[in-house]
Amino acid sequence: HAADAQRTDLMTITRYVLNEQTKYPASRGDFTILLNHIVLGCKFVCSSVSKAGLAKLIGLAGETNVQGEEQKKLDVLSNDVFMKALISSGRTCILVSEEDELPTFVDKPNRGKYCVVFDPLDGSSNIDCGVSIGTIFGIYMIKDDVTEPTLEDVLQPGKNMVAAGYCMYGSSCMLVISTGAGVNGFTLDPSLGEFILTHPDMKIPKKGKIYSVNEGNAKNWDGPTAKYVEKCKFPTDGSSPKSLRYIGSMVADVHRTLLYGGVFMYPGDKKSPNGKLRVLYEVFPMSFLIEQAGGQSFTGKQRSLDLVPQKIHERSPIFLGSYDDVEEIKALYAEEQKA
Ligand code: P6P
Repeated sequence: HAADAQRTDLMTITRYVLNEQTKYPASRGDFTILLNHIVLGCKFVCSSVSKAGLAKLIGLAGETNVQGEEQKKLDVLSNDVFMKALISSGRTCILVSEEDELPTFVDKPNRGKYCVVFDPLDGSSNIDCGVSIGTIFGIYMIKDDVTEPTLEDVLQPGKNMVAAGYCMYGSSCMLVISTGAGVNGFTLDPSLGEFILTHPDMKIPKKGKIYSVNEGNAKNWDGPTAKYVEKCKFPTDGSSPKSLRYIGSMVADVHRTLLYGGVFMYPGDKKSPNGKLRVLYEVFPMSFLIEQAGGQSFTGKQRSLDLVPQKIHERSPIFLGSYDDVEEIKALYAEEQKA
């Protein structure tokens, strides 16, 4: 009967978050409402991504985004969908999107107490070749009162986030989220249109056998990064070399790291000292999740979540993954500091 109970006792993401909320009697369900709107956005993007090839959505929208990258139609569509879903939730006051140079301050009638930072379709340069891409989001509570939100409300260190997650659009559509009490994975059942809990209480292996980095940047790496990658390839302690897996889509690379262990890195280098990934809506949400799953995330100088961003699109190097593997990287950077 247990199997039957499992099949009929569907733990949907909405039910799961409601259960979570009951732990905070003071909460008026605002977070649940906000999350429901994020989930709606994910369902829409999932459907659009899966039909992209057919719907001729592939191909350039002709505009370029603030990053100077050509926006594909799905980028524009995803950004519009999430913007509208978040504003209509009536629970947000500031929105920061990878696609928009300036933050969006929600008008008074629709304003709520949450600030959402998000990349509506990360890895979108991979759309045409069918590589998994994803939405990444982080949620802060507004620092002061809702009446006059300011940029300070989103320039908070990642450790202040109340929740973070990503939705990966791949062979299946999977939403991985943490509200600060562990990490849970939900898989979209298209026949129900519901995200069902399939990966409860996800934990990253303490140590892994995979390293994930764009080796094409090797000539620009600094000492510790080069030394760590060398150790992965030519271990001196008699262990076997690690495998290199690099998809070039952060959501896919981080999802594999969370499930299998190891390290995902986008280091800074001589050419780009702050690396490529954005603090607010790539580094912070992924670091939040990996820490909640028992791993850690390091910038080369400090714990990633301790970073205090100065600008909404600023970048940071990132080394995240299995606790023991990131410890090794931290030791190499500490050595360089001493030298
Ligand atoms: P590179 C995709 O464009 C992205 O923003 C992340 O999803 C991914 O991890 C990274 O850039 C890949 O960058 O320089 O290795 O192609």
